[in-house]
Amino acid sequence: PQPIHLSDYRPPAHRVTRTELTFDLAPGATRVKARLHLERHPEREAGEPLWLDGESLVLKSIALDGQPLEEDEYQQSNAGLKVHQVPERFILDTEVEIAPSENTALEGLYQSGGMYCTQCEAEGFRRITFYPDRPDVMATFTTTVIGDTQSEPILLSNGNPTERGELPNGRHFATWEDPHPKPCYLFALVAGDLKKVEDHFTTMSGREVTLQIWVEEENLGKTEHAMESLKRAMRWDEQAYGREYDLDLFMIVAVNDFNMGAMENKGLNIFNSAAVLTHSRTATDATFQRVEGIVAHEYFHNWSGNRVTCRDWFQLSLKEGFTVFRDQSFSADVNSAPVKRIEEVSFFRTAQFAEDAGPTAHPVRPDQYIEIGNFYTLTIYEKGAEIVRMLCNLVGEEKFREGSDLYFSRFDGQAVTIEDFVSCMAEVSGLDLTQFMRWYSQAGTPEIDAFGEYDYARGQYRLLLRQRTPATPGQSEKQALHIPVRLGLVGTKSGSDLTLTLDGESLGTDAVIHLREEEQEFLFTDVEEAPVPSLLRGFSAPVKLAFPYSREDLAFLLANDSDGFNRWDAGQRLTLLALDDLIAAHRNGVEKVMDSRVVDAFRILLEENSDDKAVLAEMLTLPSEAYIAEQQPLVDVDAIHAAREFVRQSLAHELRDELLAVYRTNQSDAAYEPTPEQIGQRALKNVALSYLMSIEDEEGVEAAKAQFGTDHNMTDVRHALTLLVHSSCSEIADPALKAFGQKWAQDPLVMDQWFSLQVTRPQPDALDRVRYLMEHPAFSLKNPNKVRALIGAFANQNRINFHRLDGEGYRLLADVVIKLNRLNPEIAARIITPLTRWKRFDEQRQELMKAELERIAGEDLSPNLYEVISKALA
Ligand code: BAL
Ligand code: ZN
Repeated sequence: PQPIHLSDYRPPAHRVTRTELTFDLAPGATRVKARLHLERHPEREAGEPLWLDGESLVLKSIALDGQPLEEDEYQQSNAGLKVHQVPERFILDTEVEIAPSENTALEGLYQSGGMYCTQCEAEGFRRITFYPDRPDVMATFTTTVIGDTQSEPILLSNGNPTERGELPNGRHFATWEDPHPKPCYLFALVAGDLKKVEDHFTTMSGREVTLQIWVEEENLGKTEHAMESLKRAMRWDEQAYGREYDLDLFMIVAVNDFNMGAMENKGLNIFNSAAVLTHSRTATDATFQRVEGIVAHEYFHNWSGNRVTCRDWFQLSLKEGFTVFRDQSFSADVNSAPVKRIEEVSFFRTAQFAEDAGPTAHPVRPDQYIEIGNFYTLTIYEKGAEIVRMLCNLVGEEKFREGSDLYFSRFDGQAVTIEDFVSCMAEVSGLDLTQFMRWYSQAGTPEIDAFGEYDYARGQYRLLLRQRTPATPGQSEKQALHIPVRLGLVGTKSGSDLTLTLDGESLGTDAVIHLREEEQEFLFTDVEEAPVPSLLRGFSAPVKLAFPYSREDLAFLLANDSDGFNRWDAGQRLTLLALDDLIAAHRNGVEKVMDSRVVDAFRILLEENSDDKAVLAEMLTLPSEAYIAEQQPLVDVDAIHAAREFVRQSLAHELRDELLAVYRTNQSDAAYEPTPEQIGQRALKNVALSYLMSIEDEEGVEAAKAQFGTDHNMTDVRHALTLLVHSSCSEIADPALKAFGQKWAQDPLVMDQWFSLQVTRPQPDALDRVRYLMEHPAFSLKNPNKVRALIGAFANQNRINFHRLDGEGYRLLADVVIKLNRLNPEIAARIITPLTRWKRFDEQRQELMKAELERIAGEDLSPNLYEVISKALA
């Protein structure tokens, strides 16, 4: 397969102004009639052939302006269809046959359980009908769906329903009209035996919108949280961005088989059931929060993505980075903002940094791709959001709102570029964002080395910042970026933020300095006492920042920093220093000794009794093995695991009574609510229980057993069960696991949790469990959630077992990837990620991982896997 280049962009030769579709549904032979109203693009010359994308379609008929085309008037290939000569303006009618029941790739029209559904982003529509499948072709759609009255009583598509009726032979139809021009990636169709929950929303201009969530009957009791989240999101977007919903109806449908989390189809969002269904008995707090965030994200796309869309797929972050930033801001507003930021950054620094340092590293706006499905990445989404956050901080909240208003009004109904977005921000603020644009074109995580020096005699603090971005595949030379560094200077005597005076200007006690050069010095004057700098507050830029902090400095910041995020980060840095020593000790076979400063710091945290229990829980959580690995030049899987376990157990031994007290005082039998307060309290209690279980403390084990038995809510039950299954208390864990599996056998989302918690256990039998559970009747390789719950959880979260030195973990993943290559290439190309990072490990593991990649490379690869494997082996 050949790559597509951003620099080759041209508008399409023809555009579609109006699209009329009729689907006659049948599992193995659905007929799709398309009537396309086409015209020459004004920027393209006359006389060019018409190109329509189309894959796996059986063409039944084709006519231009009512005249059937002769065979020599068009040419069909496995990528699409070319009509050699077309007039300036014309109507093209085609009819094709497709087989939804055979579609295991879950792109285009497919069946999930008994229902039909679609996924068209990025390029699924070409598996439905012949069409210019590119986001810069925007048309109004009318869709008629014909289905079986019994098996598909509900027939849905985008927009507003206009007509429905009975047909002969037990068939019926429904027609939908979407007045907003849209690219075909936002098309959706759902048909099946679905039930709905309905609610209403009055928009800021007083319009009534009907809200519907469509689910299978047994899930009717699991929609309340999504509906409440939707209403909150609709109100928030009005208040924060002035964006109002624009149709009379907004629908969400839950489907079990879905590659992504959810999809923002116009007026008809389709959700992975895991991203929409919740109930206190079946879903954890994390799921409640995730559902809230995803419901908001998809809804926010109605403006950032749908009304204003992307010119081409290189601009994917235009809609995704901005929309993630919008959903993050929403979640921060309706939850604990500091804890949200800690969670985001903690995830970002672990997973996106790893992507940016690996073989598939790419800029937020890539300049080439083979398969766009491979670019729904943490870089496009999360780093894209960090860039938008930096923009917001650079121009200030008010100007940012002005800029986004300008963007939405200027480009409404258009398909645009990242420059169009950034230029609105530059225009309203008057800032020159030329250098800033490099964030979009340069891959890799910038590294800042910072040094500070206090001059007692002059009362000055000199801060030196040096930036460099490491080479990434295809990009060896990097230029200096414009990096906003938010900082404070914390006085070592007072423990308070000192006033910042730079170049004679007073900046208050918390300010942003702009690093633009490779090396830049900042001289703060009138600094009355020796400070410890608090740098990159709130993670003001997506960079790695190193400063030669002593452990005393870090303990000081942990106790005194006014920035909650940096207090947490100081704790993480302090623990990482201790872990470094322990990793070295493990490698050298030397006795491990716990750093008492870490114990003291944790003791203070436990005794402090902070109001924000969620933040405290984060503070008490050790860096994950994956994050520790990110800090190491070469990853030593076993040493990292051993060192982290040693810290966990040492803290548990030293602080056992304090932890037990925290556990007890935070137990509650109040009725479950997914409020930030309750969630924080549960998190804190469960962190304490984790420590106690790490040493299998007798009272801790009793508490876990009791917590499992109370069956109060899934957060507590799952946590207790996980701790038991991950311990050596098999006499309690085994029956509990069995009872849980039997109780929830009919609930696929709970069974996903049952799978994950077993295959993440650290004991050496984990791999055998994966193989065993792959034969379980509730498991299926065809269901992406199951693949993620079992294989993904094992490969990503059970590092010591996945990286077994006999290579069995790698072999297992490769076997799965080979099967998925045929069934579902998109999922295959994602699940393979841990193997692609082979260069980070020791020689023995490198050889084993590489051998598995080469074995996969010997298969007849989908474009998705071909692209990933060729990068990994380059
Ligand atoms: N557009 C794909 C799913 C999402 O990002 O919302
Ligand atoms: Zn999105």
